[in-house]
Amino acid sequence: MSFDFELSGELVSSENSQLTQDLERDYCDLGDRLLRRGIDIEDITRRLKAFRVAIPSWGVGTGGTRFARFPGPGEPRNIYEKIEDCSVIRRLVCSTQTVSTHFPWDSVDDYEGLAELAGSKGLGFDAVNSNTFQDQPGQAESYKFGSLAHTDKAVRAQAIEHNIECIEAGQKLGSRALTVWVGDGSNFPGQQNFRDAFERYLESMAQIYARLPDDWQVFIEHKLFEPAFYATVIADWGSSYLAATSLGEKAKCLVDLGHHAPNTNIELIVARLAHFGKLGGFHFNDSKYGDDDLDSGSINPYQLFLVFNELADAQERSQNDFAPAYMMDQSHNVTDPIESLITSAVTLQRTLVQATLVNRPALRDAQAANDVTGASQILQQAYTTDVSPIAAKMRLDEGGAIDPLAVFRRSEYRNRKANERSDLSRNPGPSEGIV
Ligand code: PSV
Ligand code: MN
Repeated sequence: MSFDFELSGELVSSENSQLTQDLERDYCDLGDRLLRRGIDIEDITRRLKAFRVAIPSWGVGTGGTRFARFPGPGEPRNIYEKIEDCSVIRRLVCSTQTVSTHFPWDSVDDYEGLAELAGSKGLGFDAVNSNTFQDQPGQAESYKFGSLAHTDKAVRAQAIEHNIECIEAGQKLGSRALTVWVGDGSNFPGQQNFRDAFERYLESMAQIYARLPDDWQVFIEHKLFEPAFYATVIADWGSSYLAATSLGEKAKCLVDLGHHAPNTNIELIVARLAHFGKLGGFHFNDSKYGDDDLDSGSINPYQLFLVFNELADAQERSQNDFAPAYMMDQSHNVTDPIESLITSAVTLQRTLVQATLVNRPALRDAQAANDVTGASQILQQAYTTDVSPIAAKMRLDEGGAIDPLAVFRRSEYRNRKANERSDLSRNPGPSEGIV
């Protein structure tokens, strides 16, 4: 099937042709080196081919901080234009075949039409995200003091209803999961009764859960703080796990890498959730201080590798029924959003491959023998292998770009869109709030 991508196949091929010879040589060299470690490079490349990570629809626009937003030229003004941008990313990097939508930012009248348009551009839809952390124009109740955990039943009912509408829209789009992140919590000690607030949250979530179609899941996304600066209702993986467990099998936990206290051992959280069948999915990004939403691997690439290492371990143990939803969640303030998303997707591809290179039997032996240096060296060996030829080869084989960023820049796509998309229209997205 041929897709109506936003970026010409000829450009990709002609740019690739200049790099193909070098790539083949590098791939062959790496193949020889991996063979000496007993690894078949073709097998690794095949595994990477199956990797999928969703693009956040809100990520293709400029984000912003609570201080300012500096939109760039040619930004998408609605979900249709966001789909165009996502199709460019998918064209170049290959692994990003789905889009995760956010409502009401992506609301339209005709979801079947949207699904069809996306399909024609080689895209499907991953989890739908609800938004009860901002007030929308004309909305009856305010979320100033919370949503699903609000003290007022009417506010909770409005938030529940919104989540149900998200499920309905998602059904028409072909999504199979709802991600719920709420900012509910308190800013001052004494403001809220911890226990009652959690109870109200659980009651509201149970009503949403009851409306999930049979083949759907709900992902509970925790976050330590912001906008609640004292205590957040779903602040950590413990609260998320308790909520998911009390709701039922279809409820799972979503790990956004930026939603933890500094130095939290996120890979350990991943191992725990996977162990008990509650790892629903990820929002990949990176951060130095808080929920910075920076490009994946830009601050702490080793942590990202260790997360993927746990995923590889879980994969091996589960014999293939382990399938968390991989999504990115980024906010771009000073970079071109498409360039940042391309960069992150390529980093995720590379990191997945590095984790696949870990010699698991040898690691287990070293662990059993308490060979600490040996065990940590096994991880280091995999992490320090330059696997970029594998990711580039996979992209080449799949019709993508050997060097996606270079092709994107060469395409002049952004300039083209800057002419087509008047910046007078509004771009609904995170920038309108504080997230
Ligand atoms: C909250 O900070 C969050 O990570 C959630 O995933 C939201 O849906 C998203 O960011 C909105 O920007
Ligand atoms: Mn997130």
